Amino acid sequence: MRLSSANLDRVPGHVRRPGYDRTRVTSGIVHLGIGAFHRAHQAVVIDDLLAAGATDWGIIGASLRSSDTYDALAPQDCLYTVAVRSGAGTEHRIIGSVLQTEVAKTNPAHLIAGMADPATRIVSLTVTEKGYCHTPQTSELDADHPDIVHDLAHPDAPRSAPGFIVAALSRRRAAGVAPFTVLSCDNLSANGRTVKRILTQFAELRSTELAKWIADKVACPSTMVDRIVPETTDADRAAVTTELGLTDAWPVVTEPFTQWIVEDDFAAGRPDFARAGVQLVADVTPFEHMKLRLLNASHSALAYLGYLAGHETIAATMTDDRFAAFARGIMADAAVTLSMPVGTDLPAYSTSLLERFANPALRHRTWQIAMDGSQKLPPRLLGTMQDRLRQGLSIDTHALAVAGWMRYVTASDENGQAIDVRDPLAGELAAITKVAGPVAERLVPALLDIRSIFGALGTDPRMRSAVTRALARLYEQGSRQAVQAWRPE
Ligand code: CS2
Repeated sequence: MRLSSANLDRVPGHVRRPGYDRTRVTSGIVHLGIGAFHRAHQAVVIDDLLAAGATDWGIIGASLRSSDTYDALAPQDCLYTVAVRSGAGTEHRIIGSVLQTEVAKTNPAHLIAGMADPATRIVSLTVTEKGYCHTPQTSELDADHPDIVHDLAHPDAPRSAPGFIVAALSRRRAAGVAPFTVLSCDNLSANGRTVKRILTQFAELRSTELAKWIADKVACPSTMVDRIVPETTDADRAAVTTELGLTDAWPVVTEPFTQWIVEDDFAAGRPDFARAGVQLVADVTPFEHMKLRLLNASHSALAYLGYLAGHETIAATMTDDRFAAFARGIMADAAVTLSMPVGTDLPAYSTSLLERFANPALRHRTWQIAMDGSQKLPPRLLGTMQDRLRQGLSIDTHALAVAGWMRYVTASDENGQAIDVRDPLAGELAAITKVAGPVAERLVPALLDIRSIFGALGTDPRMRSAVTRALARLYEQGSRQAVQAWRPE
C-alpha cells in the first residue's frame, strides 16, 4: 500500500504527520529543482510554518528535466518521508508542504503560467551550481551555454532556470503584475547577487526594457543553506517503507543539523520564516563564505582525496585520522580569510562540521560530492587561495585538495580503475588530461589554464608551483601517504 492522503492515518503514531488541512493550503512558492536537498531543507521549514497556521505558502515543485520525482510523488499526493539519521537512531516525519510537482521539460508553458500567477510570490531554486549557466570564475552569464542559446531562440519553451524565470517575469511585466522574489538556495558565492546578475544579463539579450525592469524591481536575497542530504538509495527506501508500513517511493535521508540564513529583502512578502528557526539578516555574505570555505571546501577535499584513497563515503574517510586532520587544516587555513561578526566561534564551528562529517548513519558518497568540480572549486577552494596569496600566506593545504581534483579528473584511480567523472566540462577535462599524461609538470599548467575555473589565479607562479608539488606527491605516494605527509603550517 502506498503512502498517500487517504492512507495517512495508517502511519505509525510516533511518526510526525502534517498536522494541518492540506486541502486548505494554497501555493505561494514555485520551486525549481525539487531534489532531495530541497525536500529535506526548505520544504521542512515550510511544513513547520503550515503546521503553525500559515495557509498560503505551499510549494509547487518543478524538476527541470527528469520526471523521476513527479512519477514517484504524484501517486503519493506529494507526501514523502524525511528520515533524520544520527548515531542515536532515526526519526521519521511526513512532509506535506509540497502541494504539486511538475516537469518543466514536459510542459514548459504550464510552469511559466504558474510562475506568472500573482499568487506566486517567491520562486526559489536548488538547481546546483551548473544550473545557473554561468562562468564559475566570474559569476557572469555564459551566453554561449547551449541552454542559453536555446532559450533565447525559444523564450516560451525554455530549458534553463534563468530561461524560465525570465520568461515568467516578462509575462508578469506585460500583465502589470509585480515580480516575485527570486530565492537562490544553491552553494554559489553571493548566490542572490549572482542570480540577479545572470537574470539581468540574460534579459538584456532579449530586451533592454525587460532587463532594466528586472534590475530595478526584482529582489534576489542571498541565502546560506546547510543540511547534508546524500542521494537516497534503494536500501533507504526499503528501510523507510518498513518503518511506515506503507510504501514511500521518494523519501529523503538527512542529518539532524539544519540551518538557513536569509537576507531579509523580499519584494512580494515572505513567510514568517523566523518562526521556523530561519535566521533573517541584512547581509548573508560572511555566513555564506564561512559555510562555503569551511564546510564545502573540506567536503570537496575529502571527496577527491578520500575517493583516491579508496573510501566510498565521507564518514569512512573521516575514520582515518589523517584525513580528519587534513579537513581541519583546510578549515583553519580558510578561517583566517573570513571577517565574521563578533561572537562567531570558528573553531567550534569547525569541530561541529567534523562531527557532522563523521555521522556513521549517513552514507554520503565521495563520488557524489566529487561531481561538478569545475563549478565547485572557485567558491569553495580558489577564493581562499587568492586571499591567502594576497596575505602572503602558504596555500599548500588547499593546493593538495586542488591536486586531488586534478588526479581525480584523469579518470583513472590509483589502482588503474576507471573513475566516472561527472562534470559539465568532462569532455574538455578528458582531452586535456589525455594529452598531458600522468606528469604533474605538464598536467598542472594545462588544467590551470582553464580560465573559466581558475581565471588569473591559474597563471600565478606561486599557484603553479604549489599545485605541481602537491600533484607530484600524489602521483609518487598516493593519496593516503600524501595526506599523511601533510603538516599544518
Ligand atoms: C556537498 C554539499 O555535494 C556537495 O558538493 O558539499 O551538497 C553539502 O552536503 C551541503 O552543501 C551541506 O549543506
